Order: sequence, then structure tokens, then C-alpha cells
Amino acid sequence: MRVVLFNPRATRRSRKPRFPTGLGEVCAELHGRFEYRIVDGNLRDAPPAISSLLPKAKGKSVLGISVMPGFQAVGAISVSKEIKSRHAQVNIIWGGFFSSSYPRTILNSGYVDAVAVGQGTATFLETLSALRTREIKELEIPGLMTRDEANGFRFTPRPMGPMSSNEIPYHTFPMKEYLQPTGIGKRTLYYASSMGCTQTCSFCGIKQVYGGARSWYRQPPELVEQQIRKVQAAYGADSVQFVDADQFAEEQWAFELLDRLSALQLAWRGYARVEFMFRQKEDFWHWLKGTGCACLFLGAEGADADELFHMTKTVTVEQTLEVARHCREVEILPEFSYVIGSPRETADTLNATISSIRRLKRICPRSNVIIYFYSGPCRESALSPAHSETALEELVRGDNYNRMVWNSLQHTSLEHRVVRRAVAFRRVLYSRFPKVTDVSRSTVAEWLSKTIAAWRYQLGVYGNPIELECLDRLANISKIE
Ligand code: B12
Ligand code: SF4
Repeated sequence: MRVVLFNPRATRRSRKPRFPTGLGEVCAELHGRFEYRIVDGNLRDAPPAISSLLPKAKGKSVLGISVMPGFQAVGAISVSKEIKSRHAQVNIIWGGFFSSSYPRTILNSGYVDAVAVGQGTATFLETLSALRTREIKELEIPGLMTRDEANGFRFTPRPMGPMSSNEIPYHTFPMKEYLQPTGIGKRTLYYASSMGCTQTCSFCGIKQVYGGARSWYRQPPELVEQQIRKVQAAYGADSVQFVDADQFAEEQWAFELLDRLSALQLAWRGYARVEFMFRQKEDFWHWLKGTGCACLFLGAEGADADELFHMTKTVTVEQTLEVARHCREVEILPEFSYVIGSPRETADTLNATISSIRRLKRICPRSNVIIYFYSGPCRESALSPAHSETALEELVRGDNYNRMVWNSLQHTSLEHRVVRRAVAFRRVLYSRFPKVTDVSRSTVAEWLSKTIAAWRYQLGVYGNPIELECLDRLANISKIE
């Protein structure tokens, strides 16, 4: 049986190849059991590459596609359609965050045969084994959703389980092309040392895909060290982008892992919770810097206590500012995310968030601030327009697309003036402080937009920043995608 795994292109504006961590985990399980080939849409034109790997007429074949919300979904749709029309016999199976959030809409399209919902690895392995003797329509595998003519869909959920304990078969991936410059190094490896999250913040997609607070699994520190060491030796990785939801979800584990990492002398970037970092003493911060920590992504989320409570967040503004102060002292670049657009957002809560961001920038001017526009849960019942053949394509068009990538406030019940102010503030902020870690930015355009935005930011005049928008369109300097 031919198995082709496809990683669609991830960004609209430029091709940014990164190691596909989801497929890495899938391949750790497949390797040695099934023969597979990987096609990456970030590196080449996918349909011809996939087509050339699939059998022309008879013979079973599977095309597994990893789909993240956003542009990957756009690519996954066009490639699936094209491949299905050329190779009707191929079994197309989608997995990943987007697929797990909209499985029925995806199956209704007619060109996807099954969706691996959630963690996906065991589901995919069992599916491939079963396909040796049976047809995809007959399968009843936990975690796999298929269409069922009598009842609509066939599905039994599969609870999350441990991560693969096998090594990732890096040699089967085009590693040299994946280790690209980022803000933390010249050759950065993307790595998942844990999956899921111990928290259940109301706006976050993680619990919906992997399950509740108990759904957090990690790799043993020695396996993480061993794998990163191999990539360092074989391909010259000089930095690691951890994609874990929270690098300190379990303290002992995190300390052991990072101690091991410091021996490798790599720079790393990871995600952490403000509440945990706030509790740490001075010596922790120096130790952290010594492990190679170059950048931390932290959820500040907002400034209003009631709003934060409803997001199931215990973080406070003072904690965020204190963490920013520590980061500045030890020269770790902090990136703080804020979520604007909850049903409780008012002009007052927005103003509180704006002034807390301004305080943050005064304390740690280098910090990156990322503002997400949240307009409701991104899952089937909430977003999918209808259960029709075209619903999947509608889902990735216009404002539906923008909602999915947290870039629209159109569907919220917020007052127009609140929406306008939020959009304008974000534009001015991003122009005034271009993202420090964005290595692809154009320096001349950035300088121009920064200069124009400076007076607006200084005076707090955010309204209608048309000139900044035009400049952004012309020079492609935005970090909004
Ligand atoms: C890394 C990452 C990215 C990277 C991806 C780089 C890469 N190399 O893959 C980049 C920076 C591109 C990215 C972008 C975005 N991301 Co992102 N990202 C993440 C992050 C931090 C980690 C994902 C990851 O690698 N996990 C580790 C791997 C091992 O797990 P996995 O991907 O889930 O894969 C498993 C299963 O899903 C499944 N699986 C995956 N693929 C396949 C394929 C097959 C065939 C099968 C069977 C199974 C399968 O098996 C895997 C192993 O168990 C998560 C948050 C988190 N910590 O999980 C957010 C997250 C997935 N992103 C999210 C979002 C919203 C986005 C953006 C839309 C953000 C934006 N505003 O633009 C964009 C979309 C990209 C685009 N334009 O298409 C949301 C998704 C929310 C949701 N409801 O689905 C998350 C959950 C963040 C959050 N907290 O809300 N992201
Ligand atoms: S801590 Fe972060 S990753 Fe975990 S549920 Fe909350 S927002 Fe999501």
C-alpha cells in the first residue's frame, strides 16, 4: 500500500518551511511498519509531486494530510479535490487541528474519505493496518470519522494517550530545508516535547481537540535531548522552537529537560504561563537564561478581572508587568498575547487593555505584543455555515476565514466604535513596534511605517490609520496573519 503524507503550505504571503511537528509524531509511529513518502507544499508544487507517488490505476493508496486552521486548510481543499479527481481510488484522510474541529463539514465535501480526530497517531496506524484487508467505508476505528450512508457519520471518540516513544525518523524529512532562520537562530528546529495542556482556557482550541485538563502528555527528557542532539549533529540546528502549550506544565520535568538542553548550547523559544513565571525567584531567571532561553511566548490576554475570570484565566496585569521586568533584566525576549473581542468586551475593558499594553511597552520596550481578535469558538457547530457539499469551501472564505485565524471582530456583538478602536489600535501598535523576531521584514518599509506610527502612538491618536494600512499593503510588512 502506498502512503503519502502531505503538509500543505502554511502561509499565504511567503513559503516558510518549518519542520511539521504533527507529521513528525505520526511518522515516529509509522516508521518501520509502513512505507511512506512526504510531500511538503511549503517546498514545492504539491499536486504533481503527490500524483507522481500514487499508483496510476489499481492498488491501495492513502493520502494523509495535516491541516491547521487558516491557509493550510485552503491548500488542503484544493489539493484534495485535484488528487481525488485524478486518482478516484485514493483514500484521503485528514488530521490535525482544523480537521479535528470541523470533521463533518470536511466529510460532507465529498472529496475527503475520513478524518482522524484529535491526537491522530494511533488512529492512523490502526486505519492503515485495517485498510490492508478492508475498505475505508467499513472501518470502525476509535478516533476515525467516516461517512455512514444510514446514519450520516460513523465515529467513536478516542481519548488522548501518551506521545510516541519512538524516535522521529528525521532522515525521511527534507531537514536541511526545514532548518530556516528565525528570530532565535539561523537553523531552527520545531519540536513538540509535550502535547495538550493542563489548563482549559475558554477561548483556546487545545482542550477541544485533545480533551480536557487531564489531556497533557510529555516525552521523557532523555528522548527530547537525544532527538535534538541528533538533529544538531546531522543538520546543524542551532536553535529550537518548542511548540508545547506550556513548557513548565510539570515543573520537575521542565527543569530536567532544560538542564539537559543547556548542555547542547542551543537557543530556544517556548510557551509559558505568566502565573508560573511570576512565582519564580531571581536565581530561576538567571538559570533560565543559562539554559539558552531566548524568547518566551506568554498569555497576558487582557486587563479586566471579570473578563479574565470568564476566560478561565488567573493571570493579572501586575503579574504580566513583573514577568516583563524579569525578562528585560535577563535579556529574554517576551512575546505577550492579548485576546480582544470576548462577549464582555466594552469600551472600558478595551481601554484598560490598551493602557496595560502601553505600560508593558514602557517596562520592556522590546517585548512583542500579539493581539488576537476572538469572535467565538472555532468549531463545527459555531462556525460551519451549513452541512452541504460547499460548506467546507465557504468556511475558508472571506470573514469565515478571518474568524478562524482570529483576525475578525465582525461576528461579535461588540459596539462598532469598540471594534473600530481595537482594529485601529492594533494597526498603530504593530506599525510602531514591528515584530522583533520577524526575519522576513523589509527594513525600509518598516522604518517608514514606524516613523509615521510614532506620532499616533505618542499622542494616543489611533483612529482611521489609513496611511499605515496602505503602507502595509504596499510593503507587506504586517505581522497580521
Ligand atoms: C506550531 C504551531 C503553529 C505553526 C505550525 C508550524 C508547523 N511546523 O507545523 C504555525 C506558526 C505555522 C502556526 C500557525 C497558525 N496557528 Co498554530 N499552533 C501551533 C502550536 C503552537 C503547536 C502545534 C503543534 O505542532 N503541536 C504538536 C504536534 C505534535 O501536534 P499536532 O499538530 O496536533 O499533530 C497531532 C494531531 O493533530 C495529529 N495530526 C496532525 N497532522 C496529521 C495528519 C494526519 C494524516 C493524521 C492522521 C494526524 C495528524 O497527529 C499529530 C500527532 O499526535 C499550536 C498550539 C499547541 N501547543 O498545540 C497552535 C495552534 C494549533 N494554532 C492555532 C492557530 C489558530 C493558528 C493560526 C490560525 C494563527 C493565526 N492567527 O494565523 C495559524 C494558521 C496557519 C495557517 N496560516 O494556515 C490554534 C488552533 C485553534 C483551533 N481551534 O484549531 C492553536 C491550537 C493555538 C491555540 N492555542 O489556539 N501554528
Ligand atoms: S494555558 Fe495557553 S495553551 Fe493552555 S489552555 Fe490556556 S491558552 Fe490554551
